[in-house]
Amino acid sequence: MLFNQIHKEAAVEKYIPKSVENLNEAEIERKRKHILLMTQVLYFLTNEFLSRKFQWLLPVIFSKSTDPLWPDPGASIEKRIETDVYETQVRTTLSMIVHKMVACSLFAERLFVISPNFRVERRERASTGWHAYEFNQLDFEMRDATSRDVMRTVEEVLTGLAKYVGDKCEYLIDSEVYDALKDVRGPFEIRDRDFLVSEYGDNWEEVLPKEIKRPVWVVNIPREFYDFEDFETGRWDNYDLYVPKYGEILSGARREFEYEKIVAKMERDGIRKENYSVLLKLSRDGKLKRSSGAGIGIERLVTWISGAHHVCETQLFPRVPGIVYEL
Ligand code: ASN
Repeated sequence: MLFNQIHKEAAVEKYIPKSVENLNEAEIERKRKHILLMTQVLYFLTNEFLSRKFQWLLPVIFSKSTDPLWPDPGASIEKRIETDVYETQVRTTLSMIVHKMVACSLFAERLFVISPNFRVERRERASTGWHAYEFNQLDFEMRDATSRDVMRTVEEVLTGLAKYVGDKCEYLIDSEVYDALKDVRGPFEIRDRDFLVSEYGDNWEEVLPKEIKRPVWVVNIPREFYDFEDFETGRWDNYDLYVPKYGEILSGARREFEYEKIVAKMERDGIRKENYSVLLKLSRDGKLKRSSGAGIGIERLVTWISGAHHVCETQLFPRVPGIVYEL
């Protein structure tokens, strides 16, 4: 069966990716194509960041300190995983944000890490097709960079990626998506979240992907303490990238680095300061550097490029919210 035919048949019902042992032959073939495409995407992205002089770090899985993911209008975490290692309470990585801010301040001016993020999403999110309870993020950080620098880097990398997969991987991509990829060229349009709320209401995140034909930046999103907030204007210097049909594939920001501001935000948001003592000490000592960065959801990126029905389809071993397979 052709790739497109399988694709259209799958669209008839709400598509929940199956476990590997239950795939039929056509589905195994489709899975192979996703693996080939994933390999090409990782090959391109890692080469691209290395050629831009980023250092490549390895991820951590358990730490005392990780992303609070709070407050975040988009978060829907059912449970936070905490366990003991050597009688010490640790958490699974929700994102590498804290580690990358520290690493960028002390060791590497530009860095990236491909890290598993473990987020136990509410089980209703199985049917969004856009959530997985475990996924990988290519997280990067740039010292002394502005948000504009990061946005430009992302635009260049994604424009290059769209061209690369268009040239190399046509047989792996749905034909409609293939045509749309030819149109992916930075700079991308920028929209303010306040405007989107007034235009589309509180569920703007669902409406926006249906309205756009190319990737669009959304800026000024109130969320975690580490994103830069101008206390005078109330504006946030952060950005998410939305792609047509699906939704957000990347989020990032210019970072807070001043001790008083970070403490004030943690107190306001009810964040436990004792979980962030390394970050706080660095900022108090003036050693936390100015930086900006972002994280790209790898499976989401491949979903968008392949035209998959569900983000977990791009995972060999699907992590569908609410469904735990053996592998
Ligand atoms: N990767 C994001 C960032 O760089 C953080 C996150 O995933 N919550 O801002």
